[in-house]
Amino acid sequence: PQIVRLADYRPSDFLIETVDLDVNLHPTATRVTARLSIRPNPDGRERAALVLDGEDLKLVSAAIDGGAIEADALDVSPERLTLANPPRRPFELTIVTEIDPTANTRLMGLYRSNGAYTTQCEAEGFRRITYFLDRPDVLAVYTTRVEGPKDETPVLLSNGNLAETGEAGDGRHFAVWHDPHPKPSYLFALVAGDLGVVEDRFVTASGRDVALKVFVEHGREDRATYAMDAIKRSMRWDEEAFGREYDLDVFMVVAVSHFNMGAMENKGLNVFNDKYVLASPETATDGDYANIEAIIAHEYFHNWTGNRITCRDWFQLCLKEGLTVFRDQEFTSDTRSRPVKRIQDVRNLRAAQFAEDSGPLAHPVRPQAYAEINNFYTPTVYEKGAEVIRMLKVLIGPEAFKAGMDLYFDRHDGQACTIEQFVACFAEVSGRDLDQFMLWYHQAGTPSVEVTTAYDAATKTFTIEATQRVPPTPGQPTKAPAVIPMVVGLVGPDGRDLPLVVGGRKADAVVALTSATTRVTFEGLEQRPVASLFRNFSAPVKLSADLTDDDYLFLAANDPDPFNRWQAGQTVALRNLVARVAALRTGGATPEEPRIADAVGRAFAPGETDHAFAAQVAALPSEGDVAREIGDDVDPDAIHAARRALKGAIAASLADEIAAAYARLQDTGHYSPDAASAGRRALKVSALDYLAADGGAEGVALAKALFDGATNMTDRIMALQVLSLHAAPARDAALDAFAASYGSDPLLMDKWLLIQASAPLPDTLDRVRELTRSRYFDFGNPNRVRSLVGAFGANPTQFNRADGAGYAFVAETARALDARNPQVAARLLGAFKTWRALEPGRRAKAEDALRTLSRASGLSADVGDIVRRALG
Ligand code: BAL
Ligand code: ZN
Repeated sequence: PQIVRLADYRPSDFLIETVDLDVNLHPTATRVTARLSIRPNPDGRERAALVLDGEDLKLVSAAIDGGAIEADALDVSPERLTLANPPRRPFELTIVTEIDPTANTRLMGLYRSNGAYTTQCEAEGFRRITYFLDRPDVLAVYTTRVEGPKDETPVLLSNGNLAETGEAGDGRHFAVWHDPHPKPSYLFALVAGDLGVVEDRFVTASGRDVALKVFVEHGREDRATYAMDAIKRSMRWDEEAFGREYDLDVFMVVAVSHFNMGAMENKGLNVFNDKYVLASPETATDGDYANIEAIIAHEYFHNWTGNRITCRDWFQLCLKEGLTVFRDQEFTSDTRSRPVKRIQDVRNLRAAQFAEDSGPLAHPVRPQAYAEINNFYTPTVYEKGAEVIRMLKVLIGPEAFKAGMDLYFDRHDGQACTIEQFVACFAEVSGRDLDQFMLWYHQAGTPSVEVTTAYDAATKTFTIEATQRVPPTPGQPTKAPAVIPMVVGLVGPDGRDLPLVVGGRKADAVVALTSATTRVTFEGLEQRPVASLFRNFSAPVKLSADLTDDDYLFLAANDPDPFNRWQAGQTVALRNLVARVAALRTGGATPEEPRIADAVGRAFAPGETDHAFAAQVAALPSEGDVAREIGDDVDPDAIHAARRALKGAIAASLADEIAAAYARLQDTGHYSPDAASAGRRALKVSALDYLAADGGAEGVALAKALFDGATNMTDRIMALQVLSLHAAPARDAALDAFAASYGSDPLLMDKWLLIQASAPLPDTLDRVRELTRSRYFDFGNPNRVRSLVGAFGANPTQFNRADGAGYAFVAETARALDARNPQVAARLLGAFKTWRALEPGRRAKAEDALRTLSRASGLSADVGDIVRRALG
């Protein structure tokens, strides 16, 4: 494979200043005329050839300044258009290509689905529309004329502001859009179809009147109102929190049914997977509402972090993604509950990113090389990228962070930048040397931090010693110590924070761990405090500390830091689960820890009013959490059994309290997706989950009753999820009833597919195979594939069946999908990211499946890259 390396970056030899596109839509033969004003780049090489990128393109004609190009001056293939000796002055290159949007099953470039035309250009899809310098550091002003039949495509959209519309004869019409903001080609978009629209407006802080439009399938308009509301709230928040205003006359969101990603931040014309736009109480869960709000915000925030300031090259992807995830997390924290959001984000980080970082697909937040950039839209680039920004804020403080952001926006608006340029802004405003901090971008792997503590009664001092280690990862055998912000609290016997004093002075709660071992001694402590370490998860590390279960249980009840109050309970439960797994595998006695139930019991106490937080406290560590804690020789069945046993023990000891809570938390009838209401429902279902933990008739009947009587989709889906864990007749009845009610709504049937694919039952694989042949499934739709096959790949016990059939199924499915949609096929193989940590029997079976796949002929660059790295 061809490897692209950061070290090889050089500026483009040519620049493109304006792009005049004329897109003449036809289902199988769309004509694209591109008039490009090109000039040599003073920073490029002299006398260089002009090499434009292409993919699957058919050239119709090419001309320079209106004149034909001589045959021997032009070299054309579907992948490249080369002018060996282009003019050494500004010139206009006109290129006409023909493309087939209907045959485009990769869903990159211009494609047609459900009769509508859509584009997806990030990362390298624009080259499937016309030959171009398809790289993010070539910024151009686009004017786009879209022409199509009036009946099939009454709506014609592109980036920027609408400049002109008119008749084009033969039942066709056109629209011209002009985007005054120079942008890279990956932010280009075009949408055409027969769509319904919801409209509103927003007046920016400086008084710009912005038209807001959300386009959806006809008949779905009433499901777009929540997304519209989220747009307005995002726009206001970005003004207030980051001082960023919107900059065009119109902001548009289009929901499409076939989409490789969640959504895409094209300038002024965001294209969304319909799953992240459409919502009504009857069709969407609380989780859907929260996702819609967060993703609308994320894409909107890209307008500044990504669009106004973009990436110099794809190695800098985290420059826009990590930063924009950080911004959307802050938005949700301000909008909903900050502690709950932090807990959810950390759960997600550990499940997705820590897992990736500990296996063969580990890579730095800013990779050094790639064979296929599509495979780097990862939890590491996104979520760890956001953690890095969060640490930067903790290290330099909120004021300096704000000043750094302002400087970044001021200095780099309109540019294509690097991580170094971003970090330099913060170094400058804070006066801090951030060289060591850059290691967070260079080094892969989750650092582990081991903490020992010592109280000296004679000197009334408490010493914390922290030793860090970053494990080896592919291509990086040795690592240097990073700068790790450890936010510390010392909790006194009364549950309150004690003053932090070092060297006779009030000390900062942020302890920067900068060497392999860092020691800090706090003074003036009459009694041994309990250390609360990495408050609010101040760094993405794995902590192991010499705190006892007693200490953690004390923190679980008392820590003033809500994150660590939650974390402490999780730590005790995790320790117990690891011990249970060991006992199960060696036949030892079950290590009981009844105080875990006491901690969980607090979540269900009548006085508990923060239901969303309580639901987090009530949820035990996941099977993945336990697997990662164990680290190697992982037996997923033993982990599942251990977790089930602990859940059962808690349910048995808290039966009355949980039953009372379940009764107390019943719905009031009126549905609202707000955070508090969602929190109450989350705690309610957690209660139900415990009540049904043993699969007994009583619990199952409660779940069935909730399912049957549900007045909103959240309750219905949660009940179905609980039922799906048990092979009871009630489960099949509920699944059939669900299909009978919602069989015509693909987004709802995705939930139905996902629930069945996630069941920890021995017949799950058979069922999944059967479902691939059902009328609710479609290999051509990424949402269907992710809901069924993707969910199965995340099923801890059934993907990891001891007989290897789960591995073979996912590998074969990825192989079958590869010819149609390589990007989605490669994603499915993410299921193998932790295969090396499995016990030897499963490990051999997983390796077999990967090796068989690696021998298949004609693998795409996407799938080939993942298989090679997974086996590497
Ligand atoms: N840029 C791809 C979609 C997203 O991260 O917003
Ligand atoms: Zn993004």
